[in-house]
Amino acid sequence: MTASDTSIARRSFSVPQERRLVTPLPGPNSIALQERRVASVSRGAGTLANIYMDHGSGAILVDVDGNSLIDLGCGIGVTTVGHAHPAVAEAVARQVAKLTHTLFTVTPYEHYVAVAEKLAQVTPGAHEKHSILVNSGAEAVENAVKVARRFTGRNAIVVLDHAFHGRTNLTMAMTYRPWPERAGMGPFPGDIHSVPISYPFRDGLSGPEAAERTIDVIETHIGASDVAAFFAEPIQGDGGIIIPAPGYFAAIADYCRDNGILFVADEIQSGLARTGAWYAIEHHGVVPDIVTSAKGIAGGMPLAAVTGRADVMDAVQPGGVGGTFGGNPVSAAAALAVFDVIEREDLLGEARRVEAAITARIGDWPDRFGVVGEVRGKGAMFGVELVQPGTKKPDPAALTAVLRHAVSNGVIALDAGTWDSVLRLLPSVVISEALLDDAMGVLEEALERL
Ligand code: PLZ
Repeated sequence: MTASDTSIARRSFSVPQERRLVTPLPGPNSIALQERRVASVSRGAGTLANIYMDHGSGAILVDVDGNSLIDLGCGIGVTTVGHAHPAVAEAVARQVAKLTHTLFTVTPYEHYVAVAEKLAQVTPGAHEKHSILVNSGAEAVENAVKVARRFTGRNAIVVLDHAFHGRTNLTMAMTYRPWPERAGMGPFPGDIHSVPISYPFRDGLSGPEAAERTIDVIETHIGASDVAAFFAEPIQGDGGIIIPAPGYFAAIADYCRDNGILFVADEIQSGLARTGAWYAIEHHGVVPDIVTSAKGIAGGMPLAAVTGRADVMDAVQPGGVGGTFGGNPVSAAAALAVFDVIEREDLLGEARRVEAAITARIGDWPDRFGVVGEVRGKGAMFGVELVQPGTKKPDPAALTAVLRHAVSNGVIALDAGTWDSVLRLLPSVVISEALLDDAMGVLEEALERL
């Protein structure tokens, strides 16, 4: 443990924070479950690794064969506070024994209000903000579209190339790539327009130059006066940890303001401490009109939110938004515990610690491995873009090989990118430097073998 390795010193974990394999992976119990699964679960729900998990703590997942794996994925960025955080577990247990459901729009309860109060406080900007709570990220994005259209009286929705906004019919139309997310599932709703993003590794443009290109496409293909909202992930997640160049979002936000377009930050993957700020759009110095939250907000319990300018959010008539389970008392209790943990355990600081540790450990990969085009990230949200050496051509086969090696050696990492060629790291912000070092060693072995 190093002196800066504060999370370990401060926290106790119910599972030792170490990688420990007692069977080959997947082990016999996982293989038996996989046989049952193939016979009962739709193959449409594909999996990255057929290792069945039993429990977890901090940055470790323990499988049904007793193997301890290092989790660099957090179930795609959800368990930011660590697996089975005791404060979250306690809040859930207490609430589930007390009251599980009333439906907020039938008879309300305090936890929903308290989550909305907290969201108003932690989302960017000092203006008055109101929220609605829903079940999933996609549902939050859908509601943000409804609110934006209702407020502006306009129809067109602008999204960025390489975006991921969800899997419902509307959000599939807002999600960039056809395969495998959309193929064969149309028709999709109209008036959704994808425009070029700033992707410094690939376009070499400065932020203002890239913004000019984006704005030109809006002007020439759509027309500003028809656009209700511009949706952007401040750091694209599934798209490959794409971080637009400095000044890009600021220029777009100015353009939106001048043209009556709402700027919506989809912070479903990047929000809630993951990047070392409450919300990643803060790194770009932009205050959005609407922010969507999900994933990390409730430690793994299903909860999502749309938070926005009070005048925008209140443009919807009573009864215009809703849903049975949205903001249910148990998920809301979990979220309140997560907010508390983020503050009490300084998880913003922990995310910055993880960023420094990852940068120090793998920042030189592009010099050491021809297949590594770029390492980029913020906080505990990193991407390693794999290319055919000497080119910028995506190398998805290399990523498959790296992930296969990682998984069979007890490290869960994620894929990302339109071409499936970005190794994505979304560890819990409480991961120790020792665990990070061990996991990066496994990934290095995989890169060496290519
Ligand atoms: N917006 C920015 O990252 C979810 C999807 C996992 P839901 N990304 C991971 C998968 O394979 O479906 C996501 C996101 C951003 C919206 C969503 C959608 O959130 O909670 O999965 O609906």
